[in-house]
Order: sequence, then C-alpha cells, then structure tokens
Amino acid sequence: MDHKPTHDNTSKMIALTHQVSANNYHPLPVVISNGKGIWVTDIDNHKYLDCLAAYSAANQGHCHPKIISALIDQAQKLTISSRAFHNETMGPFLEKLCKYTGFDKALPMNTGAEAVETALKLARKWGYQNKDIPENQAEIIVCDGNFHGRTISIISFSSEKQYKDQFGPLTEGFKSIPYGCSESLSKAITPNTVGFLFEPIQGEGGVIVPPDGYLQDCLKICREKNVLMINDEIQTGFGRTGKTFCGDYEHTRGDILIMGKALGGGVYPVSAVCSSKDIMDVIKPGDHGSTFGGNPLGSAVGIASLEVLEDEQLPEKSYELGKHFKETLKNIKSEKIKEVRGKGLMIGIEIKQEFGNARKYCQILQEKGILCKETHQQVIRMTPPLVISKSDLDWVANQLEQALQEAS
Ligand code: IF1
Repeated sequence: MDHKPTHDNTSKMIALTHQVSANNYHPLPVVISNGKGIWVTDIDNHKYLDCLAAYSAANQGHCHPKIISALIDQAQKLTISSRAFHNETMGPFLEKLCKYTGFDKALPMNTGAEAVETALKLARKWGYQNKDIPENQAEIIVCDGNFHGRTISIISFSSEKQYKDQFGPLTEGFKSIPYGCSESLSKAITPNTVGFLFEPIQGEGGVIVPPDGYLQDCLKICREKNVLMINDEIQTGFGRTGKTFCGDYEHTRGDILIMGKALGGGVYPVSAVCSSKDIMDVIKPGDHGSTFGGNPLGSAVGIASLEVLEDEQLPEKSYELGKHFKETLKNIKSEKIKEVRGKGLMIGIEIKQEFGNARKYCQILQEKGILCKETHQQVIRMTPPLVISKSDLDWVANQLEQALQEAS
C-alpha cells in the first residue's frame, strides 16, 4: 500500500494552518480528516494506520462507537453544570473511577497538566498538615528526563532546556534525580520532602523503562520517610503498557495516581487524581477546582471510556499483542536499530545516530501508510490504539523493516 501523500488539499491546508496557527509544533505533512479504530484518512483520502494514537489518548481507537454515543446522548441532555451545583453524572463517574483504581476518592480535572498540578498542590498541602514543614519549604522530587506537561510550574522541573528556556521565573521547590535509581531518591529526601513524582515508563524521555523492582524500591523508601509516591500514569495508564496501570507490574499505584488522555477515550479532555480519603481530604471547599472539571459531558465520556477498556479487555490485549510485536521488532535484522524497548503497546525503537534521526524513518513510514512520531532525536515511538489486530501489527513491523532497508 504505497502512498504519495503530497496533494493539493494537503498543501493548501498546511499553508493555511501555517498562516493562522502559532508555530508551536512541527507536525508531519499530513492533514487528517477522519478516524475510525486504528485508521485515519487524510484530506486527500489516503488511509494511514495511526501508530501514535494521539500520544495514548486514543487507546480505545478513534471514534469508538460506544464512547461517541455516550458523548452524543449526554451532549443532548446537559453538557456543563459547573461545580457550583451537583450534577447526576459526576458521582457515578468518580465512583466507577475509584472502583477501577482501588482508591477512596477522585478529583476530576480536564488536561493531564491540570491533574499533575492538582497532585502537586495536594502533596504540598498534605505535607504542611502532616509533616510540620515550614511555610513555602515543601520539596517535591522528580526525575531527569521527565515529561509531566507544559505549565510554568511543571516545566520548572523539566530537564529539557527548550521546555523552560525564556519561560522564567520558574517555580521553586523541586529537585531532580536520575531516573531508575532508587538510591538517589533515598539520598535526595530531606525532612521537607513531601512527594516523589515520576512516570512508571518515561514516554517523551524516549520510552525509558526503569530496572525491575524500581517502583517497589521507591515505594519502600517513600513509606520509610513518609513521602507521598505520585504516579503519573497519564500516558502509561489504561492498558497502554499491558496492565491496567503500568505500576501494576510492581503492584503499586502510588499514594496519588494521576490519569488523563485515554480516560477521555480520545473524544474529550478528562483527567483526574485519585488518592486515599485521608490524603484527599486535606483539600477543603474552595481550595482547588476548574470550570470544566467533573462536567457531565466529560463524566459520561469517562464512564464509557472505562467500560470499553473493561469490556474489550484492552490491557490484556495490549499485553499479549505487545509481547508479540516487540519480539517481531527485535527479530528485524537491521544494523540501524540500537534497541527495541517498552512494555505492552508502548514501544520505542532507538535508531543508531550514524543512521540519521528517527523523524526520517517516520517520514518514510508515512509514505507507506503508517503515522508515528519520533521522541527526542533517535526514538521511533510506536503506541497504536490497543484495539489493533495481530495481523496489522505484523504489517507495521514489515513496513518498518522495509523503511529501514530503503533509508539511505
Ligand atoms: C505536548 C509529549 C507525550 C504526559 C505525561 C502529563 C502530560 C503528558 C506522562 C500532560 C502529555 C503529551 C503532551 C503533548 C505531546 C504528548 C507527549 F511528547 F509531550 F511528552 F505523550 F509523550 N504526563 N503528553 O505524556 O498532559 O496536559 O498534555 O493533557 O505537549 O506536545 P496534557
């Protein structure tokens, strides 16, 4: 299935977008107009297999019928109530989310970054109330290579120069340690440390998988030193890595669990923070919130998104298919591949520097009808919707093998 994606409609739309949009992304030259399941079609009617799934926001596949009908039904009833009043959908959504995660309470927000900010505020306030920390001295430990969002507080602890350059002054109270090394966590904790924020697999960092036991080691250290373990599962959650949450590989979802992306089924921004009652109850009325957080439309979509993950056993599928896919990729004989890594259907293929950067291969794959995205310079990120079939994954692997051979 060869594609020549450069056509008039595509070029015209890219030109218009370039004219009127902030230049804050460098997208591949493709203009998507429709999506269904794992497939998207561009405005010149070329079909692509979406191997990015909107950075894991579309784990359930594009426009999943059950999620779309939940969206439409609710949209014709009530879309927003604000939190000045109750609504009949948020309670059932948060009840389902608490059952799904195993936590007592949930605080609903919209984007991942808002949920991360919520978790940071929760951990700080918990610290002041439970660890007798002097005012404005609370510390949170993060990891080198992290990605937790784009707000000023979050980029303040990013290790990516571009994400923080010329956006200062930065927010204080964060310390960064090497990822994957629990000993450095132990050393970094002070009496003022309230939390440890990390990703169970670093997505943007290049699909970096920590050593086995890392999460349990960190949990033990956090327990010993009365520090909250804050798991950012915005990208790794909801079946992406072959378990309901990536932390399940080590039987821990932390003290505070941060979720987003696929919680909204790829159709509506829904994020949330879950925790125990005694931690969550440090938040009092008026402490925190947002206009759309917990709105009826997002809540209805959230319920349907979780139901699809359960009904279609998407975490289990991701586990089995991911194992097969990773093995198939590892069997590709190519001197250009440095490493194939990841868990479930969160896979990164690192290209050796001497063979060019990952974007080059993403561009060749685009011409072969596959959309994927590089992360940093050298890693091709493969995170297709979890509804993909084994045969489609084999086709992707085959196209990648050809792309590696063809690339000069
Ligand atoms: C962009 C990256 C992925 C996330 C984790 C929080 C957030 C994200 C682990 C914030 C968001 C998105 C943001 C988007 C591209 C994408 C991304 F490349 F930026 F890093 F997935 F790897 N925690 N990740 O991955 O959630 O506020 O975006 O809803 O900013 O370019 P958000």
